[in-house]
Amino acid sequence: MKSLNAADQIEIMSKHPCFSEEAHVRVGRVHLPIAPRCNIHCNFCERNVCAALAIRHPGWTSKLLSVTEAVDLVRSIMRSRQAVNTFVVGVAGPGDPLANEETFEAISQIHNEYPHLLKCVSTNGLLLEDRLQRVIDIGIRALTVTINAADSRIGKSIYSWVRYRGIAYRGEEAASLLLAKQFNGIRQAVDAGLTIKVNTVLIPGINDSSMPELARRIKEAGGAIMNIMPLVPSGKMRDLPSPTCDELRRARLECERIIPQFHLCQQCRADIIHLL
Ligand code: CLF
Ligand code: SF4
Repeated sequence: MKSLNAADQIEIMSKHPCFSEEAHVRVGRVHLPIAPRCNIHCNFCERNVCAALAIRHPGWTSKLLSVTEAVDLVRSIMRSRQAVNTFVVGVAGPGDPLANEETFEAISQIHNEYPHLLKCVSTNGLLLEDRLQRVIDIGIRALTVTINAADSRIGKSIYSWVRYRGIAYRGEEAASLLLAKQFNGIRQAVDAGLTIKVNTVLIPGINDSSMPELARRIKEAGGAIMNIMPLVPSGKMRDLPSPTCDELRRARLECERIIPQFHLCQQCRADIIHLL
């Protein structure tokens, strides 16, 4: 595995809008909705295509783009906004970016044309180990892995199933496989020089009491920063409550003693275009 250099990591921690709160207010984000398929089922997930553009909801997009349309979108933004602030090009759904070849094709083309733009994916991490070299080859230096459970006992309440190499897993076995893949993937990505953020959905009554334990595991694996986000009640968890502001603040405070926290997450749609 090729190893990246420390300068890449320093640049990401200062220039990426989701790794640096200072960069968040001056660097834009453009998500390419090119990844419809997913290989796991999170119980809070609700993907939606043709959703009204005004509604903010992770996993929602007004439409899916082809690879050509996605690359053209970036070209047109570059043509029209050359003189203003830069932006990061990300793939964050509607499904898992690493489970969709379109992610690799589009980001690779964009990297060839615009090597200076930061590229990013937000993945559930199941395929991170297997696809790590390809992730690096297409110019990605920072990525987000969403991990919602400190152990498989908690994970079995969050994940209905995991499909890996053609086999479907359920219950605690599914959560155990996913967690092993997520943490091994992070360790290998960090060893290769990538900078990793972990997103965690805070689910009252399910994973809230284990946030510090999860933060410790993320730190031990080499994650740089953690982003705890409130549950948006939907899917099989549509009847659960969102955490209150106090509960969210408390979870972030507890975990901040262990690993830096990102506080400005907007829980972006899969098609967000936020230019500054
Ligand atoms: Fe997009 Fe995610 Fe990359 Fe950022 S979003 S793929 S890491 S470029 Fe950022 Fe949006 Fe929060 Fe994500 S504010 S949902 S943390
Ligand atoms: Fe939905 Fe993302 Fe979970 Fe896949 S990984 S089921 S797209 S929330």
